[in-house]
Order: sequence, then C-alpha cells, then structure tokens
Amino acid sequence: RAGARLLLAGRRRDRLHAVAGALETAYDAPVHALVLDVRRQTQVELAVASLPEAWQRIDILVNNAGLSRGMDPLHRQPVEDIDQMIDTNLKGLLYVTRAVVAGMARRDHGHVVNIGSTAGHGVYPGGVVYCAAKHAVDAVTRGLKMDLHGTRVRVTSVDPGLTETEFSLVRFSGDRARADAVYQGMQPLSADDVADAVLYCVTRPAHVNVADLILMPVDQSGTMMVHRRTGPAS
Ligand code: 8X3
Repeated sequence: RAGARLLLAGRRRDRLHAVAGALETAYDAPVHALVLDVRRQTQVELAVASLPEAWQRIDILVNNAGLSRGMDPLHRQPVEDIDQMIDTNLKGLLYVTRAVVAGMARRDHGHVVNIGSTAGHGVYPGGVVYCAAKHAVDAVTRGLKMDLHGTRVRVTSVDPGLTETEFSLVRFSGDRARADAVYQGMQPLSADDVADAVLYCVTRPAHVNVADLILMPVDQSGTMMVHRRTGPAS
C-alpha cells in the first residue's frame, strides 16, 4: 500500500507463496518470495548473494523471525527449545543482518528494523531464554547503530508487548486453550498494529532514526501486569 517492492522470506513455502500472491493481487506490488530458514547461515549467505539483479538493493530489512517455546523454568526446559529460540531469535537475526547490511553500508543507505519485544526490557518467570534472546536483540540494535556510525543507515527496534498472532500457540505447542488464555478479557495488539509501527519508523524523514519504539496494549502496563476486563469463560 505504501509502494514498496516486497522481498518476502520464510520457511513455509505454501504460506509464503499464498501471502506473496495475495499482496501482488491486492496492491499490484512487485513481490519476490524466498524460502529461507534464518538459522542456516550458509543458506542465508547464499540466498542474499544470489538474489536476482533487480532485487539486490535492499533498502529496508525487517527482522521478524522469532518465537518462544514453553514457560518452564530453565532446568526443566528441553535443550531443543533453548537452541531453537537462540538460533532463530538471535543468531538468525545476526546472520540475515550481517548478509544484508554490508550492501547498505556500501551504498550509505538503508534501514534495519528489528522486531524485539517488551521481553527485551524486562524479565518474567518462565521466560529466561526468550527474554535473554530479546535482551540480546536490544543490544544488537544499539550496537549495530554504533557499527554504522557515520553512515546514513538507520537502525530501529520495534518492541511489542502482548500481540495475538500464532505466538502463544507456538509457545504452548498448539494448546489452543492455553494460548487463548493469554489474551483472555483484554484486547491484545494485532499484527497490523505492529506493522503500522514499523511503517511509521521507516517513513520518517531520512535524518530521523527511531531508535526504539515500545508498544503495548492499553490493558498492559508491564510485562506481567495485564488488566483483564472479564474473567475466564465458565
Ligand atoms: C511478546 C511479549 O510478553 O508475550 O514478545 O513475551 S511476551
């Protein structure tokens, strides 16, 4: 809608192509879809290096891949869950950023938007690894801006609180009732709310760098402080 050409990357081919097709149809937007798992460094490197000529100049990178697994204390958490969070939320973000930012620095133009979290500003029980990864994303955002100091490349973190996507369903391994309970009686943010915040950041005048934008539902006043207007369904 804002006139961007869209380079979409994701693991799930069917969903990726469905979204690409829908965006092409709805907005007449040029779309290039890339099946990519950000955890695979060589795949990331190769994918970015072998983009078709017309898609090589990336102006805006949105690092959105991320997830949370479980809410058990660390000593009861499966090692695979720890690895999946760190590999995706932190290492994947580093791999993609490293591959894309080189061109931005060379062209003295670009914008990196990291999707962080309120979990990058506070911690909560059962969130050790997720919060640690999001704190790390906060450090990456601030450090990357310093790495690029003196260039016109912008670096932003957009940090949402409770947002109803597949996030809780993934965290609770498909347990729909447990996932729904997270948003019970309150209105969470939507994916559109977060996208709107990203759009705000990337459409500021070129000399303005939004360093960090934290957004929460009005019913959330802290990571664990949520006002619920109705009780659980009986
Ligand atoms: C999402 C925010 O509080 O559900 O990153 O971890 S929270």
